[in-house]
Amino acid sequence: MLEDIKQAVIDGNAPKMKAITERALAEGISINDIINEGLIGGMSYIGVKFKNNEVYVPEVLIAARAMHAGMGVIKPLLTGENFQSKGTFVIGTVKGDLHDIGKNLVIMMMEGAGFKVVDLGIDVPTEKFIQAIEEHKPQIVGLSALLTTTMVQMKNTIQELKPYRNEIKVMIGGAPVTQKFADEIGADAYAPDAATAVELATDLLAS
Ligand code: B1M
Repeated sequence: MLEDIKQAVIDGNAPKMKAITERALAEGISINDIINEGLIGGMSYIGVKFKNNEVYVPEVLIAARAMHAGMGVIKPLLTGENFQSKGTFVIGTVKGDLHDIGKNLVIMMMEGAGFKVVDLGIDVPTEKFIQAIEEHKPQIVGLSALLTTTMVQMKNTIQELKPYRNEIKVMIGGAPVTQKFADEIGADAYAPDAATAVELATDLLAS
């Protein structure tokens, strides 16, 4: 049954997902196993394929849609007692920047890996990141930018997040961003793609 769920994510079979997730619950399979081995298992598989250029953006979006269909069945049942998220990740596209396709892919992969994600959307000013840090107490804050002109906003935001840096790690990404730039502006991590974002976020939690 867990293999079926995993395979339905890989196949992007959203219509089948609701029924098999409900069947798994009815058979007494634990929520943790459905999420970790089934849903996350499928997304992790797709994540590795995406990283290796063996599948592309559409396949990831379709897999994520299937994963969300399964999560839709599980979500109302989730409480702190029966599922522990891996950590909280606040993410937004920085002020002045309206691109969100890459950010949304990162979100799907992070959710697929078991993180609770708070999506602040696009054109996000630093104050909104700060409000979200105070409200959601994330371990990691992610900044996305697609324009060379908005990369500087990443630097501004990171400077203004200084008072919070004992509690949070900052990850940055987006097409024009590089490791060199991340080092220059004091980010804790730079991810070139969504699968690496998950790997680095997991490493950051352990550091
Ligand atoms: Co715009 N745009 N755009 N655009 N756009 C680019 C980025 C551009 C390179 C096109 C070009 O000229 N060749 C160029 C930027 C040039 C530059 O700065 N050097 C550009 C421009 C100039 C503009 C406008 C200024 C155009 C205009 O109005 N004159 C304007 C700016 C608007 C604004 O933001 N203020 C603009 C507008 C738009 C649209 C609204 C039309 C649309 C965005 C729609 C949307 O996002 N909802 C759009 C699009 C689609 C693009 C291109 C074509 C595609 C971007 C994309 O989605 N890529 C882009 C050209 C290109 O890249 N070929 C372009 C796919 C996505 C999966 O990749 O976002 O890199 P990416 O995300 C990856 C990684 O980077 C990483 O993981 C993702 C998945 O692997 N990643 C992270 C991303 N964020 C991360 C965060 C992390 C970690 C990893 O941690 C937090």
